[in-house]
Amino acid sequence: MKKRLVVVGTQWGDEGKGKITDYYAGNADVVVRYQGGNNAGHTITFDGQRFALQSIPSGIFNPHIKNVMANGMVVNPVSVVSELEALEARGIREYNLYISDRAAVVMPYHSVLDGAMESMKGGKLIGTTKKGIGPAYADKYERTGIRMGDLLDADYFAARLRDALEEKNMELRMFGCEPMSFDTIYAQYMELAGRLGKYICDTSVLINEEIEKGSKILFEGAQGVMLCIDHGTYPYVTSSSPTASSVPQNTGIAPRYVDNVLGVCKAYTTRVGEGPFPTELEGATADYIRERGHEYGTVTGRPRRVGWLDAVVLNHTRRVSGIDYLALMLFDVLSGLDTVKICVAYELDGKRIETMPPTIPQFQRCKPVYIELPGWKEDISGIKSFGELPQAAQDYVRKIEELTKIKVAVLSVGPDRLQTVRLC
Ligand code: 2SA
Ligand code: MG
Repeated sequence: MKKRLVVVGTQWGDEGKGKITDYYAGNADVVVRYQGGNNAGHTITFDGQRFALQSIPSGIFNPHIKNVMANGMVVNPVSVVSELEALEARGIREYNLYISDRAAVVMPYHSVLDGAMESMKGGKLIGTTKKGIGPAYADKYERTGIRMGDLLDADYFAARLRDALEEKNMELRMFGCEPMSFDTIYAQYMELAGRLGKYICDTSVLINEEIEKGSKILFEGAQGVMLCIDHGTYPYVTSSSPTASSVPQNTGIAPRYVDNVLGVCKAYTTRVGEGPFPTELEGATADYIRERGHEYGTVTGRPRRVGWLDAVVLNHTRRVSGIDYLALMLFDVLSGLDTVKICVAYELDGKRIETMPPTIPQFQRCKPVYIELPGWKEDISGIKSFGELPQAAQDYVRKIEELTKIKVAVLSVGPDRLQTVRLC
């Protein structure tokens, strides 16, 4: 691992970033989450135990690692406390957690408004996780938001909350929801501040000090680049940027410190929520992959949409986020198929294109252009080296490298830490 590694999802999320972060965290001194909030679901499996993290960085299992929730995140204190309690109940009691005093707070009205806005949209759903992520980021950019550091100053927090509620209660009424009480929220958040206060600090200072010391830092992206507010399939995106380029802004470091980007990529594609997905499959092959890959949302339990690997997506991701290496995940899931396909271009209104169209109507008219490769029947979940893979599986990996011009550095052939094969 180089000094500073960014782990990003190259598709629509759920690529296995949690597993990869945990895998590399063994070598890291610091793990930093830089965007999103408890809409993420990072699953980590070791010693026969499965943990699903939402806002807490994936280095939390190692007591020597500093785990940072940086300023670019939206932090739901209720969810953080319950995640910590769940970890403690399972024996993870020693950990180092740091929460940015500049991170935006997810308030109770954000999740109610998220749900209400989604139900108003009828057929035009975004398919959000209803965790209040969009409304919390909207307040941040409208400058009406509350930040984690504000919770440590009771009078200032009261004033910010009073102002916010004046507007939010109007919005809630507009959506036919009950207005919220200042006293209830104030008391609840003061109690949460009491519990989380010891973790809240200036994490930009902390990360910069670690950089000066020469520490190894792993920046853990949530969601995927195709869900980026700028470079994703807008408006069917999340409200932050999971790209590596957002790391400096979202953590308070200089851009030159981002020196290595690992793109985490499923051997096929999935998406939860609405929005364009050119290689989406239906029927028996989709069901086969969904069941073998346990493709259900970690946070919401929603069945994920499933499709073939899309090299147009990967090349887009490589351009907008920078990807030095790929980690190819859930590779074992593809065993048993007669053939496997990779999308190499789209056909839009009779023309072949190899870049992402800008609008949803264009995207929806895109038809995938596939190449088809032989599949493999062998169970590969126990392999320890690339050479042990059946020839067809090796060819699949090499074809991905050829189409994306990115080297595959890691193969994952099962959920456990031990089911990870390094190629370089
Ligand atoms: P939001 O809630 O405002 O961020 O939703 C906006 C879009 O972003 C998608 N999104 C996700 N996609 C994949 N995985 C996510 N995390 C969970 C998981 C999701 C779950 O790991 O499984 O449990 O359903 C995630 N978070 C946000 C979302 O589907 C919308 O398309
Ligand atoms: Mg996930």
